[in-house]
Amino acid sequence: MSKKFVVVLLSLVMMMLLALPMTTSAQDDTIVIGFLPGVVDPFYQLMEVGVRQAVEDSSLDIELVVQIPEMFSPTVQTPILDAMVARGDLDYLIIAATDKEQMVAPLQAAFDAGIEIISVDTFIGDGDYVNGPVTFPLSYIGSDNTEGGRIAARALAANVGEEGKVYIQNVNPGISTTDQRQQGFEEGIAEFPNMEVVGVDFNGDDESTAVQQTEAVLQREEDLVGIFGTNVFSANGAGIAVNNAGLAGAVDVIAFDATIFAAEQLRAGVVSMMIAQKPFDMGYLAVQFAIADHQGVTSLPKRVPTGFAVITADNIDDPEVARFIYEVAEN
Ligand code: T6T
Repeated sequence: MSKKFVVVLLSLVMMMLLALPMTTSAQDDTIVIGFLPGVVDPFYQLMEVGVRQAVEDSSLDIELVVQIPEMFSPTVQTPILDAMVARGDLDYLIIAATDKEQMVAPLQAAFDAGIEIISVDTFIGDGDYVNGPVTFPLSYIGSDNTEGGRIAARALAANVGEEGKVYIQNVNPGISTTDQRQQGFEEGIAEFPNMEVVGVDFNGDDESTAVQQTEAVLQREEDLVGIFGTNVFSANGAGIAVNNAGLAGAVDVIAFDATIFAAEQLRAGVVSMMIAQKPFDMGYLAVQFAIADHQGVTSLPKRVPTGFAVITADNIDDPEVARFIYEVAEN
């Protein structure tokens, strides 16, 4: 091979390499969106339906990367997040952080790697992405959980004649949503001088632990009048324990979240109220926010409360209300 030929060949290769960025910029029209919820449960399943629907409804080229942790825990969620970041192609990450402090550093690293973060359901820091300690996420889309806790307390108080001992079944300290639900519930119960919160247990998002803990409390506190279950597994466990003890109707259960199981318990008189969140809307809106940001919209709100549907025996048969029960069609 002549020297001249090698030089020409090398020049050609260089020209091709220089031309490469143009090729990749054409491929860059694809928006890559990651979705990393808290765990496998009916709430996040419905959120995923919302995410997928928003992608389907968009005419843009969107690639969705979905990873669902087996356990609700920052120890499980962090390596999954790190692996999503390591792919190197994510533009946006829609995440329900499993701990408001422990997930800050891994999410900061994701943001520093060029990924825009959208919080759904849970927040990091104190949730104030304008003035709080953490401001890098694009937005926080989710329920007003403190208000949800207050709704539960006031409903429970009304059901039990505004007096008596109540108990809280909770998940883990450090989760923004369930911390705020507990706080709102305690504030709400404090409005009633003849009511008292006699305890809180943390079940680690495990239904059978919730059953065991509730059974122990029912034995210890014979005059207990009510229980607040702060999420799916907490409320399910509380309801099962009350039912097993033959105390349906005597110990009132307020369920945060509106699963099919909780709806059955409501119809059976074990649960008196379900506080349904809007997980579909959270997922749908989050994708729309990613798209809007990608298209240059700069006025996206940093906080979007998504509201509740409060479901009781009085309205569960109203289709306009029942549609908020977390039902995911099987494929
Ligand atoms: O209650 C939801 C969610 O809002 C919370 O952050 C974690 O638990 C659920 O996913 C229900 O299991």
